[in-house]
Amino acid sequence: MEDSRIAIPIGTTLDRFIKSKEEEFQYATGELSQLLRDIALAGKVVNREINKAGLINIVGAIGTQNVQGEEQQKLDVLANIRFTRALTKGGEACAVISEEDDEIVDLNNDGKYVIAIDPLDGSSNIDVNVSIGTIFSIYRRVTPAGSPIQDIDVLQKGEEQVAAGYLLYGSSTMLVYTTGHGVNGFTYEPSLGEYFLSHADMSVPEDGNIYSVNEGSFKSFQEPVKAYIEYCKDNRYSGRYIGSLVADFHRNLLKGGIYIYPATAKDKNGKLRLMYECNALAFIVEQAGGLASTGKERILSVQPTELHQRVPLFIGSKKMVEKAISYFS
Ligand code: P6P
Repeated sequence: MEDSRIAIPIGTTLDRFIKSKEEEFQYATGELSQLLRDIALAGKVVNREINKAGLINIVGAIGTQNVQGEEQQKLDVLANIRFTRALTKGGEACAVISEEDDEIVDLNNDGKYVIAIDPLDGSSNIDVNVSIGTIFSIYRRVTPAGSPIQDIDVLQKGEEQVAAGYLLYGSSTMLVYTTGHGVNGFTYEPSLGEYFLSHADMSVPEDGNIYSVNEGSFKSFQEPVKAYIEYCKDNRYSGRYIGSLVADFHRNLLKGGIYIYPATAKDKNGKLRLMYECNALAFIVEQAGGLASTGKERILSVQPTELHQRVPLFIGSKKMVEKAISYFS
C-alpha cells in the first residue's frame, strides 16, 4: 500500500508530528496519539531521574529480583512505576506486561490497547553511566472493551503490533517509534521539555560492517553462530558491544550492523524477551528496511506462549542478517 508519507520538517515537535500523522492510523485517531504522549511524558520523567541518578542516590540495586531472577536496580523499579502510572492516567491502555512484573497488570478495563514494555533495559549499566533504554510495543486488544483481559489479548504475534518504539537515554535522549508507516526519531530538549523531529523516515543501511555480540559466550554458541562470527572477523568487521540493547540497536540502525544474542549454554533460547524487547525492535527494523530473526524464524511471526519467553535474536541490516541466518540452513 502506498504510504501517504507527508514530508514533515525537521524540528517539528512530537505533538505536532503525531497530530499530522493521525490519518495514517487505522483506528480511532486520538487513541494512539494519547498513548504515544503518555509514553513520551513518562520518558521525560525517567530521563530526569536517570540524569540525576548519581546525585540523589537512586542508583544501585534494591535487593529484590524481577521475574527473570535479575537484580532489580532502583531506577528499574522507578521507571516501571512511572510508565505504568502514565499509562493508567492516559486511560487508553487496558493492560501492561512488563519485564518488572511477574503477571499482567490490569489498567483501564475500557481501554482498547495492551502495552508490552521493558521500562529500563540495560539497567546494569546505570551505575557506570552507560546509555540505557526503554522499549515498548502497542497492541490492540482482541476481546471487547470492558470484558476481562485474556491471554489472547496479550500473547499476540509481533506482526499484530499497531505501534512500537524505544527511548534511548544517551548523550542525548531520543524517542524512536513506528506506527507501521516508517520510522521517525525525536531528540529531547530538556530545557524546553519537548521532543523535536531530528531523524525523519529512518532507514537502516542494507549492509554494514559492525557486529554486536558478547563474545565471552563464544564457546557455548551453536556452530552456525560461531561460523558467522568467524566470517565477520575474516572480513575485518568492527566488534561493537555496549551491553545495552537499545544503544547497540540504535547505532546499528543509523550506521548499519547486526546485533546477535543467540542461544548460549546458560540461556537455551537466548537472553532477550520476545514480548517487550525483540518484537518492538523487530517492527522498527523491518519498517526501516532491515530484518529480525530467531535464526530460524522471522521474529514478528513467532507465536508467543508465555509472557516472559526468550528468543534468540539476530537483528539489523538486511544483508547481514540474511548472511548470519544462512549458516543455519
Ligand atoms: P550480556 C541488558 O541486560 C540486556 O538485556 C541487553 O540490553 C544487553 O544487550 C544484554 O542484556 C547484555 O547481556 O549477557 O551480554 O551481559
